[in-house]
Amino acid sequence: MNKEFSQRLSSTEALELVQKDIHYLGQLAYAKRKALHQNRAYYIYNQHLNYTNICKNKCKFCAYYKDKTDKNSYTFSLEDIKKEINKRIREPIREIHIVGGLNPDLPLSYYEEMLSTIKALRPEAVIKAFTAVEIHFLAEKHQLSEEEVLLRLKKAGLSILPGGGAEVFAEKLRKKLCPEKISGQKWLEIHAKAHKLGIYTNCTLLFGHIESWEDRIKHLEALRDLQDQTRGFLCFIPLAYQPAHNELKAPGPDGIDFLKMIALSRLFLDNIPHIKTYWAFAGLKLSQVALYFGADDFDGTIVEEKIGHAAGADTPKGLTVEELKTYIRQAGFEPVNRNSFFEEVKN
Ligand code: V47
Ligand code: SF4
Repeated sequence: MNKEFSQRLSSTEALELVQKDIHYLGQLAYAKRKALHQNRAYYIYNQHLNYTNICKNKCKFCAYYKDKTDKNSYTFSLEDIKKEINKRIREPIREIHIVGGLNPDLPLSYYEEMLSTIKALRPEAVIKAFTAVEIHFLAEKHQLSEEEVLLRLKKAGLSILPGGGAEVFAEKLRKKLCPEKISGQKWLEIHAKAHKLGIYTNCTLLFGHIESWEDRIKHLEALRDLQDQTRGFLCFIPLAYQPAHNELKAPGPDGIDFLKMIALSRLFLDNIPHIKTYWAFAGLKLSQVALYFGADDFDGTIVEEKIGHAAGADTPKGLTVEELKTYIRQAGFEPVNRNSFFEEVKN
């Protein structure tokens, strides 16, 4: 048996592995993916909701944020949120994915009311909402502990935290990429706190900009270490940096880099069950190929993705379930409709 399967990859081994031929790396990752998930490729019927684009952090890679005074800035009222949910109320949506900017005008009660309003309209859907960055922002604003914020949001209907805001943990890079954002250590602490409170979370890495493979592997190692302690991460999502309309001016990952990143994630994160190819950022065709390089989750219908599209993503803003299933089938996999906890569901 290959050494990579018999024991956990060290950082040094991971670095050696990514220097190797892409077919070699891909074969190892595909075997691991097959052992874990056979021919299954998961998808979810979901809806994205971005409640405000006003954000005080102004991360250099972000094309989504606006100043309050910008004519294109917006903040949803509760009525707007109801409207967004009602637009798709007849569809069997399983998950509402909510993230937004750090808008200093919004109090914790806005977030609580948003959750309880959505829960009342859509009791059967799981709410995956607010990154660790938003949780910290609310805790600081109201001088509450992050646990208190998490508990209040959980009480209002929150079930899972999405994986955003992790970016890349290396502090030297964070200073250049997102100097106003919480540290990588803080991001990890908030996820650890959520796990302790029974809130599952996802995790991400924003890659393909100014980071090196060493930085990526250190990031994966920090995630793997936390997962050893808490078992609270459901899924890892390598987010392909989208280069348009933002200050960073880095090229973004090419197809080979993307596939190598997916493959290494599958091999290195031996304790995280799912690896997502986020088609909205990666592209649909490359995501089909990624299923052969270690990915097992194709994300969902989305409608409508705003963050990557502000930064030039040329994918559709959403897909129908039939389209999603067709992409998965055409790639040679069996589409499996899942809920937010990766349990199979029937339509
Ligand atoms: O936190 C911002 C990133 C994230 C850009 O948990 C960018 O299931 C690429 O986290 N290019 C939001 N990425 C998206 C996210 C996510 C998406 C899908 C599923 C899940 C999940 C989480 O997008 C942000 C930031 O890291 N981002 N700007 C950009 N130019
Ligand atoms: Fe704000 Fe998030 Fe964009 Fe950073 S990535 S500027 S925190 S919306």
